[in-house]
Amino acid sequence: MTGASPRSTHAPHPAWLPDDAFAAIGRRRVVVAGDGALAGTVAEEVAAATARFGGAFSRLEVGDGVADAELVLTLAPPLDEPIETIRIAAGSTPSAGSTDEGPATRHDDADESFRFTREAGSVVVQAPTDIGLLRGLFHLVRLGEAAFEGPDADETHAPATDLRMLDHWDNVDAHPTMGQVERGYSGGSIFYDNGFVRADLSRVERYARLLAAVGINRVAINNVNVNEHEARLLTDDLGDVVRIAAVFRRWGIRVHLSVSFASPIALGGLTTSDPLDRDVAHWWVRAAARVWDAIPDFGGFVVKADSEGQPGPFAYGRTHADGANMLAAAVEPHEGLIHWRAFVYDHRQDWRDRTTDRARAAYDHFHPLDGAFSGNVIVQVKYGPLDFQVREPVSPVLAAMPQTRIALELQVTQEYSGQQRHAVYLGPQWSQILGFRFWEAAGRDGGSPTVADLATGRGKAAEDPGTGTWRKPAGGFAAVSNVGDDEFWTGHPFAQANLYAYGRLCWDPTLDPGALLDEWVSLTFPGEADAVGQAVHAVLDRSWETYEQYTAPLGVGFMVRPGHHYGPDVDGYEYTPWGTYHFADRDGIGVDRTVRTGTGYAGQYPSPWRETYESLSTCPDELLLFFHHVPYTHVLHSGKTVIQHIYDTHFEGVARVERMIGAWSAVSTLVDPRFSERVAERFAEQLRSATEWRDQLNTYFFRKSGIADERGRSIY
Ligand code: GCV
Repeated sequence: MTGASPRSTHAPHPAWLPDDAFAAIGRRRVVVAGDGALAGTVAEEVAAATARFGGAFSRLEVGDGVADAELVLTLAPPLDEPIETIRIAAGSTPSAGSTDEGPATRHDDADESFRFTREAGSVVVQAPTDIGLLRGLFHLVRLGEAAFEGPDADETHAPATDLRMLDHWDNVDAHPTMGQVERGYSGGSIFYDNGFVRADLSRVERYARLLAAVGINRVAINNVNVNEHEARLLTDDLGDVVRIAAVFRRWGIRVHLSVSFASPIALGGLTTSDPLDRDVAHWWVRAAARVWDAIPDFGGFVVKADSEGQPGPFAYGRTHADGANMLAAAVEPHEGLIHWRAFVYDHRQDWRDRTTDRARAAYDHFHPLDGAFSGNVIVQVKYGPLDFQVREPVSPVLAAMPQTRIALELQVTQEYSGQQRHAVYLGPQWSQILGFRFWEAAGRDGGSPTVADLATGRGKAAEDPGTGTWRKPAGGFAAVSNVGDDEFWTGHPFAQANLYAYGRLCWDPTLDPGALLDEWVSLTFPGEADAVGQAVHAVLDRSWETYEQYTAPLGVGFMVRPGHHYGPDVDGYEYTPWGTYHFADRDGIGVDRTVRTGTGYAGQYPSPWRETYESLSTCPDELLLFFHHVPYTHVLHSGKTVIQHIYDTHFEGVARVERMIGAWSAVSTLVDPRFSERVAERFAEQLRSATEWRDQLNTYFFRKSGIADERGRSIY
């Protein structure tokens, strides 16, 4: 099923891996030691770098010396052994299950740790597996010259979780309304071209290398909305998945597929997909066996069931646990995973019925099932209860399933944050979510788990703050990719920073988003990092907040144009079945989600947040309208009324965009002109769109409330 693959005319931008990012390694005498496919990848990278920058490269054989090497990358016994025994890699340990040829066997969640030591400017990176060695290589690339400078060092690095995944919402057939990539803002798909898997997967190879450099280790390659053609990737078109998996494998990335719960009917000719039906279960067992036979290191299946029209177990009166566990049993012999999404709600709601609350849905469906899921099921939970809005409270489901493996789902593609036409850096939002503590007031750290702990099963998640007995298994991280076949990968060149930050935060959720921007800048713009870095910070540091300022206020969400979700339309979803309402009238605005008088959603949080959100006097301003319906004259903690806050933030948001554009124009000639041209084009649209948001929102609320802006600015 391969076909012709028209491409954008320019070679893809190198993003954070331009040749110059390898200069520090390439100038040195480097030895790579050890077997395994990924050690081969490391050796190729080093060989290319040393050839380019005048260094020397050798591949160590058993017994060879490393006397004059300035950098040694070597496989070595496990890191807890004393360093003296592993200094020289002659007795190196091949990584479990990988061979120089690559594919054959599985390497389940191989140890990705590595040790970095520096002595008098010479560096040794040692890792127990070849994938750890690859991680170590990219650690050095990030450090550049700094890797070889400074005092002696001895550090061990390991990821916070083994599960660091990107989900592609790419369709094999371009969908009539959603296109080739659902919610894709970066051109076509790197995998598919209108009905075919691309014959030339070289762009996928480059992508895999970029992902490996930030530590992503799993990729789901098709949309969670699985249409007819896409469903066949599981069976008839499996050969195409084999090809894609082979490309990712060289970079230590395992492939997953989104599957349709109705596959036994659609592909197997059965009359049912009831999870408790024996024939259905057998069908899945056989399907899974064929997949793992073809791809021994295959990761597993992602499932969107009983959500937005996708089939699921409800049709047979079964639960999500029944559905997920049946699939889990089919993949279990292969040590496969089921990522079962918790994004389940009634998308055919009656807008007149104010008791139904979409925000409640995921918790109501999944909390009662805690403990019912098999050990290889991961319940994948969007960060907020609605849908990737620019501001939502953190989903209470993340705290409500202590006996279940939970993955936190983020959205790198900017569906509700400017669609890669607006410069919006999401690192600060993700960092805030990852650091949120359900059992403690904002800003406190009395030892309760953060969201990152809950997803990684580490640190403070090991204990239940309530009972002290919680042993939380890990589910890791997943996010929707923002990449397409666009020259810059991500439409807006600055959106590369989001993909970069996501990967790095998966590896270490405590990393500072500002420092991650520095990393991205120094890799992407070597040579110009100082001036460009200052401008990038001026543009991106507060860009999430800026976007929030000129769009929907105070956590109320949506107000976007229905369907494509771009640009303002305050009432666009107000009288629709989608369950996302703001209830603005002449007196006030917001959704009453309190326990006392509203939908009761606030009660899904543990203390202290249930009380914090319940009370008007303690609810944080930025989420006020998510939890409360208030008059426009309600006074915020900031001292402003709601209506004046709306006016002020919308004017300020546009002014900030103007300042962003000014900051970038000072350095735009220092970078590749194509990069600058694209940024300029996107800035023009961001300013136009922000102005449109400002004028529509301000005018809407002025007309509704009849209250004038106290500063008398232009409202229409
Ligand atoms: C893939 C939102 C998006 C849909 C997406 C859905 C999901 O509703 O608008 O395009 O569908 O989320 O996460 O499944």
